[in-house]
Amino acid sequence: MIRPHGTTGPATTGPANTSPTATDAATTGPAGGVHAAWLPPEAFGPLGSRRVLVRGDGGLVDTVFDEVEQACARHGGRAARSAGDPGVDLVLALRDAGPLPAPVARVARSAGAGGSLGAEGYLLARAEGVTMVLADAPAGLLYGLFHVVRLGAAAFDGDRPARRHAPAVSLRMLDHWDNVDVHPVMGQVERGYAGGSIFWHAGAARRDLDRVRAYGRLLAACGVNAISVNNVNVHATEARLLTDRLGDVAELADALRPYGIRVHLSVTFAAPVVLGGLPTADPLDATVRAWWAAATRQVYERIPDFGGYVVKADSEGQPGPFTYGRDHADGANLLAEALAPFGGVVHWRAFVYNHRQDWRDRSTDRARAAYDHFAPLDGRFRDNVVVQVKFGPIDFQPREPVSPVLAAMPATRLAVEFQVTQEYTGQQRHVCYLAPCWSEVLAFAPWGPGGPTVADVAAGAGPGPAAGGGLVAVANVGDDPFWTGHPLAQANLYAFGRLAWDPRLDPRAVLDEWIDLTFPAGTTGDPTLVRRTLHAVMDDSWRTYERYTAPLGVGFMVSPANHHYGPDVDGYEYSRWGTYHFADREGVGVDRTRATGTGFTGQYPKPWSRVYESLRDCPDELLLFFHHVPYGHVLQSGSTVIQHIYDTHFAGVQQVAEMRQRWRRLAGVIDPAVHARVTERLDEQLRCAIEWRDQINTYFFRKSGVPDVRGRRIH
Ligand code: GCV
Repeated sequence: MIRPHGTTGPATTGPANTSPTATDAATTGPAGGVHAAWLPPEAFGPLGSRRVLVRGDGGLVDTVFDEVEQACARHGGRAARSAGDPGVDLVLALRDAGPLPAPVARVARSAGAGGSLGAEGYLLARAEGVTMVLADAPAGLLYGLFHVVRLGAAAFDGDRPARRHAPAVSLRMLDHWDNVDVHPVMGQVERGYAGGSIFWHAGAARRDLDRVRAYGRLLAACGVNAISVNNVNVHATEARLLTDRLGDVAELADALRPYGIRVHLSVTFAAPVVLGGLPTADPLDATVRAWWAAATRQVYERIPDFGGYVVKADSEGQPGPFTYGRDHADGANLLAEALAPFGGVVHWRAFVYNHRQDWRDRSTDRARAAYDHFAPLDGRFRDNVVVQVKFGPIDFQPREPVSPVLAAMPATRLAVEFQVTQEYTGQQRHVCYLAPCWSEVLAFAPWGPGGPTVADVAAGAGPGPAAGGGLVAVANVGDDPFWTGHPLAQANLYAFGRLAWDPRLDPRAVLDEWIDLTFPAGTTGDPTLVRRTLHAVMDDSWRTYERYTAPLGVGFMVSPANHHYGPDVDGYEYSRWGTYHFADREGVGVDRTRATGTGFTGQYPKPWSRVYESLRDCPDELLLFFHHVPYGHVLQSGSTVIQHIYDTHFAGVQQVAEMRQRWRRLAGVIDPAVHARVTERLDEQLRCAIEWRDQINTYFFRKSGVPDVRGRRIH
């Protein structure tokens, strides 16, 4: 049985000034084991102190009842499954579950309640003193339950007209880049900043299924409904998860199913060769097709609700259809054909580019690659192929334009891929609340203001006939006691799920939800101070990070030696990776115009092809992504490029120093373990931001010879 309130140990958002001391906490982590994140027992107080009726059958309804029962046991309420019980404050019911208490039946019959609520939707209302969640399918009840938890005491106040809730996007997925074997370079989790994997350890399944269940519960509470459990770079051991190690995947699926999470698997395109012993993996070869069909059938025999495959093909050394002279539609359709009889999907990544580029060759542009490979294939993919597109054309930089692929394939199901793990955004040592970035991307209208948005494309409401491919993000959790290394990085995971459910949510409102759940009133010395401090530290932290790192959208400038952490302005400049800034004594930036550059701007529809081409109209924050300009070029802000670089880098460090000061005031007000961990990370953030400031400013001062008009110290 799942023990949602027990598996993660006691909540650590307890009263201030309890043991352990700050120093102990920094080394030992939260008291009781694993931090409760956004589901501490206190968050269930309002619900758990009520009389609650749960009606309906099925695994997910059982989960809802377990949650309610445990909350009631802890907080003094009463949980029932039979309608015979007299008084009731909260009803969570499937609409076809038989007799309902009179006020609920009246709302269920009302005009606003007509029509299907869908597979995950629910109706939330409060009338005649009864709060109610009605759904047509069990998943709706689960999401409705967590909505009531989010509302807290307000769920039981006054009346609430019946309102339907349903996810905008049906596939809301996290990709784990977890390795089964410890990779000699990438470790247990590729780009993982929160310890080891919660699934795998040193070549074996970790089998800490309580932790996996607790994770599934956290994900359900923010709206995620799918995860892939291994790295998209599929090495020898991981390949076998598809066949003789399938049992390990089935165990994870069993642990996550009670929270409505379907499991997906990253597979190697070469599986027929490396696992099946065939001489080829050619997608048009009949024996290869038969191999995939048989392997997939066996997967579904073991895991009937298996989600499907994730594939990184012909990318950074992974095998793919190019080996056989085939294209990515041939490759993706091969796997889709095998999955189709079972309702599975293949997430086929569009992250395909030449990673052995000659830095001397100015005509090759990595930003162009995904579009060049995939746009011509539009219309050729089967319905159960989702082409998964990184949100920007390069690689999860803190600032990139939206990928033009998202506007180029109206007949293809497209998923937008974000990176919750902070590879390029401070590696969970820096505070960097990413919801404002994702929100901007989701609201971007690729065909011009007023037209469909990126969120519409993911939801299948774009201009073309294709269904939505959903939202996917690279996960940021590990076996760290706080789940995410930096406790405040939990908010990124929470926000991804919430934005995937409703992309129009305001990132500040999402942060409020997260604060209310994670630091519930009554568990902190001063809830107002906690809220004010967290907003001051987090709201603008993505832009702060942008200020002290690579300027004006030029990207990278990160250290290759430190796996993308910290500054190294020329670290990638003479490398094969296609990530250059081209700074010289006159200017900086990448000319991607049609007139004189790589022509990348031409991959956008109007108006963006024109806006990005124009030196005058290109948004400041993307200027160096699209143009090579002299240091004296005047931005729309009125500042010159060089002065902007100096100003933002001084300002960014100043802001980090202020964040650190503010955070100190929470000492003794919140859980000391959380306080100590964040304090330690903010110290490192300030050190690193100073390093960024000084290296970037010094580099550009030495290149340009232009002094800072404010005469500040540059080395
Ligand atoms: C899993 C970047 C990362 C790689 C990652 C790759 C991808 O290049 O640095 O670690 O590989 O993106 O998205 O496939």
